[in-house]
Amino acid sequence: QEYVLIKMEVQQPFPEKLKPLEGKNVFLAAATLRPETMYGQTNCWVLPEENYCAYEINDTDVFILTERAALNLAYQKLSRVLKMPSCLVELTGYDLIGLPLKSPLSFNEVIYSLPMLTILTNKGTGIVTSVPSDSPDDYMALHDLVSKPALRAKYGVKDEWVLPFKVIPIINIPEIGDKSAETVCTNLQIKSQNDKDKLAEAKKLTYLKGFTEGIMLVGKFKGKKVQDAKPLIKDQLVDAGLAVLYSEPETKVMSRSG
Ligand code: ZZB
Repeated sequence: QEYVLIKMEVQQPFPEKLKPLEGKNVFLAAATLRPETMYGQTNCWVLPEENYCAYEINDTDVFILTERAALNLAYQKLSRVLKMPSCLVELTGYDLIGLPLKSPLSFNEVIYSLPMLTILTNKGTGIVTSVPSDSPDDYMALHDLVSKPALRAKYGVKDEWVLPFKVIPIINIPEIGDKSAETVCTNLQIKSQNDKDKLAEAKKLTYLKGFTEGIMLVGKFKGKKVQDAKPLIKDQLVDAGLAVLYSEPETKVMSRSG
């Protein structure tokens, strides 16, 4: 599995926990298979109960992700010392909630890191970028936070990190429309981010149709098919130093999509 790691840059001023990283470029590194959707990012997702670390990637850049991902990265020349992840600060997901981020290609200039309870710890980096227009999981997790003040309170999520962020149409899928995740979640009557089986079905529908029939509505490749734009946008991000490629050995574990 080859992911694109999106470098979501943590904005100054750093909270107390991240103060030791002052002077470095610090990123939440989100693993995605959908680089062409980055225009529509509304937030980042972290798992509150997960352990993360701030790892030195080279002399200037620090990536916040899970230890499992850091070890994989260290074997792909993405560590300051080859094959040796070096953690500068130990963190939990709770420490990351509310961080303001600047993320590549995003129409929203600043987005925030928010809790998602269904992030899998056995794939990717434990950091997920959120595109509620095209990802049913993201749409439902954001919907949960928007519609449940008690959930925001439980995780210390401020209204202004969530409520101003609307779904942005970025891809049109014939017969589904330009907010495919929202449409499919509504049609399947999905209630929350925990509605696993229905979300798996929603994801299957949008993934396949988005890839094979989707048309870009925005960006440099507006009007192009998603399948043609995807590799171009991936290259654009990597060439600009805004993302890196990261492969993961195939595992037998069930993915979120089942
Ligand atoms: C942005 C995006 C936009 C994504 C979209 C999907 C969609 P897969 O096929 O199951 O590997 N993701 C990445 N890491 C994790 C994790 N540890 N736990 C849960 N979700 C994770 O899915 C890969 C996708 O799942 C990634 O691509 C990421 O979300 C999320 F419009 O990034 B994606 C229909 C899906 N649309």
